[in-house]
Amino acid sequence: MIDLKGKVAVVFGLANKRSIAYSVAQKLAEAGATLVLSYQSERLQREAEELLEDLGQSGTGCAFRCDVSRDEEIDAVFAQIAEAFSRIDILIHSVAFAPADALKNDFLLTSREDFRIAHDISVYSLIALARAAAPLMSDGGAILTLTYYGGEKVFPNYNVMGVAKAALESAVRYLAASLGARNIRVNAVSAGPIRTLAARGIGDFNQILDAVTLRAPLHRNIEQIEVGNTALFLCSPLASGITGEVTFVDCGFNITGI
Ligand code: NAD
Ligand code: 0WE
Repeated sequence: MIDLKGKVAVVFGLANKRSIAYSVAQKLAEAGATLVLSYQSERLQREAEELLEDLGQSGTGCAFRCDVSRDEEIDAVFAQIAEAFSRIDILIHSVAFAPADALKNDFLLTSREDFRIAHDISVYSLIALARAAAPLMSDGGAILTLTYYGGEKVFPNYNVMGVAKAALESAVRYLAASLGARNIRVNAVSAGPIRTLAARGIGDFNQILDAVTLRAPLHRNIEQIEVGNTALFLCSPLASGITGEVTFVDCGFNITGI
């Protein structure tokens, strides 16, 4: 049994119950961790407080607003966290965004601004959050981000997000090297496709899910909670020797050739 009692986990990217971050938060909370949730905008505040309650954290955990594209909001949220808790142990980064057009148009037409936004929110934010979290990880720590196989192979319409995921996976390795001496581990889970808010409006999503059922060794799609279980493992002492890695939770889809 993994015991995270007395540990503090900060989770970015929990928008609703379907978010991948929700299943990660659920597993961390079940293991005894205290949760700090960070939501993107004022609009999501009530939702975040309800989610804390659903996660059994209404007395212990807390929720703060932070748009990760703004340095001053990152500084402010970690100042609030430092005030509420003397130390943090776990940081979950489950954030990605690219302007909708960039996920629709021909990749060749990717604009400089859409490229910048995708990389700012989906990649740079991990570096900025890791830098802000590290001084609070006085007893070592674990940082985990979410990636997708589209960072390695071409999926129609994933486009600039694929380029951003490749950069994110590289950032995981460079951060792992940078933070290793402080006993802070940095890893990624590469999740198979899941119907979340971030998958809404993406044409052909069924086709992507069907391809997994057909081709993946396990002949099914992943369940959210399977990502939560792997995230819990990677953030726990059981994974004390693992850093800079990308772990696939994809029913084996990535190993197949045809
Ligand atoms: P989601 O929409 O529930 O989560 C995305 C989160 O990013 C939201 O909570 C949103 O508020 C947050 N966000 C976006 N811009 C932000 C900003 N400027 N500041 C702060 N927060 C911001 O969708 P999800 O599928 O749970 O996505 C979470 C992560 O999982 C993403 O990195 C995504 O790429 C990755 N992922 C998703 C799938 C999938 O098929 N759904 C598969 C593999 C990896
Ligand atoms: O990382 C993602 C999606 C991230 C995402 C989603 C959106 C939709 C709404 C980033 N930015 C936006 N911007 C919006 O305006 N996934 C892994 C899910 C996903 O998205 C795809 C996929 C899969 C899988 C897009 C095309 C093909 C496959």
